[in-house]
Amino acid sequence: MAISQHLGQFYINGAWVDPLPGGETIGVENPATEEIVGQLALGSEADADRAILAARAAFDAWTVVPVAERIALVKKLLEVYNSRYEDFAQAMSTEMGAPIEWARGAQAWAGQVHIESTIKAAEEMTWEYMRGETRIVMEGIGVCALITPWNWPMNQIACKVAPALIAGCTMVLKPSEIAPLSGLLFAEICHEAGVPPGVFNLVNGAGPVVGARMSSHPEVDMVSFTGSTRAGTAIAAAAAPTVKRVAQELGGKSPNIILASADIHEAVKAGVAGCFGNTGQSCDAPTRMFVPRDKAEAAYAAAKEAAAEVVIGPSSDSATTMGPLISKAQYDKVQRLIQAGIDEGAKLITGGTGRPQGVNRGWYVQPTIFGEVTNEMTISREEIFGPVLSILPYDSLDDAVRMANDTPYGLAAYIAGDRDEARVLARRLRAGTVNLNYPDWDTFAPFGGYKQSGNGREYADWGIHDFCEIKGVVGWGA
Ligand code: TXE
Repeated sequence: MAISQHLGQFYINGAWVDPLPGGETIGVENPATEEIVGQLALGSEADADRAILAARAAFDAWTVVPVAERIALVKKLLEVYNSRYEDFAQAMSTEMGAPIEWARGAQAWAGQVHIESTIKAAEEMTWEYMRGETRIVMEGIGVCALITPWNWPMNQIACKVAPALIAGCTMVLKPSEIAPLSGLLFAEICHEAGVPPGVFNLVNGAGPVVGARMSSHPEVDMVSFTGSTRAGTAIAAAAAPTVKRVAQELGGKSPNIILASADIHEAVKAGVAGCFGNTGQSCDAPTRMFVPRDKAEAAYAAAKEAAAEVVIGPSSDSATTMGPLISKAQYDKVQRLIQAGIDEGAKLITGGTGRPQGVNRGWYVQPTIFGEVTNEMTISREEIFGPVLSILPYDSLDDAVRMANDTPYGLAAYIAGDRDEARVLARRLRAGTVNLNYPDWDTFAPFGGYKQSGNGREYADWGIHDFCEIKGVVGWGA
């Protein structure tokens, strides 16, 4: 069932509850059709308070549950997740307009593998040990506010909730108000899996209301946020007076350096696929492709060929490979940035402004590629969050590295070509993840940003560590 029966409710202290009086609602849109599929209740500050206090009340009992039992509960959660896998895929296809095969094979799958790898990492971790006569103990940090975005809903929810549960934290989740369906399903599976009342709570709402309250509330110990830099800085400021830990995974403008040693045709095509995946709505998308200047024309031809292979169509059609953007706001942003590329003199290789030919509904955009881009242009500086690739010719490797690092972001980087050369180069790139020759996704590798892409690291044991305090019990004895 894609549309939860609990759209008008919140999950607090182990039960579905109505919002406090006076609350508002927002229409949930399927961005592929612009159809409103339901009305979501938006919480107030008082609704957020209720959930936070429930999490606070549950903390003391939950955090002393032995870690093996907490892991067992998350295993049960995985089992229930898998039993509702198709519902999650349908929910994300509806709330994002995502092609159904993508919703199943990437979006729902991402949630599954995060829960799996968090369990495995937790089982392998050393939770406490002796150093001399001191016992070092890892403990849950406390009540956590989890604020998640709309671009990879279940990916983000799973990679925050699973480690927080295993670390012994209690939590309030606020999913994105524009893609809330999968978050509501997630609360349903927490209930079915037997997560104790108050340990996991969900309140929907607007960022500046519920999200802001969660960020400033004195009973919250940590905020884990994924979203825009704008919201991230607001959250950090709101959290500062109570000295909360703030883990942020913000935007990116990831470089993709294609070396002279690479097969230019293959490397460019794989780079385009990486940039266009999820309709370009991924924080680690390789959006700035650097190619040797004497191979630029070959790169443009290969990129154009890759763009021509994109299939835009109904979400339910298994042949569709690219869906719409999430909303009109994102559509308008992407249009503005494509126009900026044209106005600033980049060479439009394919695509452009407006919807794709023959499409009149939904927030679909044309897969767009620019050549002859410089690193100073707006399309090289701003996160576009759409299927828009910039190709920047470079004269020397030093030049490429300088431009790759010349960005306020530092989430991911990509290198294609000779592995030995790529290994040397990887150390020179200021990014949390460096991908060599488009490897398979590794959910055991740390994920997080340098510079303004954020702080903290998610995935597997890295994510668990983020939700832990480290205690030294000095004088424990031999
Ligand atoms: O995200 P918001 P927006 C980038 C991307 C995109 C741009 C704008 O470039 O085009 O941000 O997206 C909550 N206090 N990313 O504005 O608003 C909000 O309710 C507390 C990259 O739609 O940041 C939602 O739950 N919370 C990113 C969450 O923040 C607040 C993914 C994310 O939405 C808040 C999304 C506040 N003051 C956008 N304001 C990534 N890193 O992957 C908003 N929120």
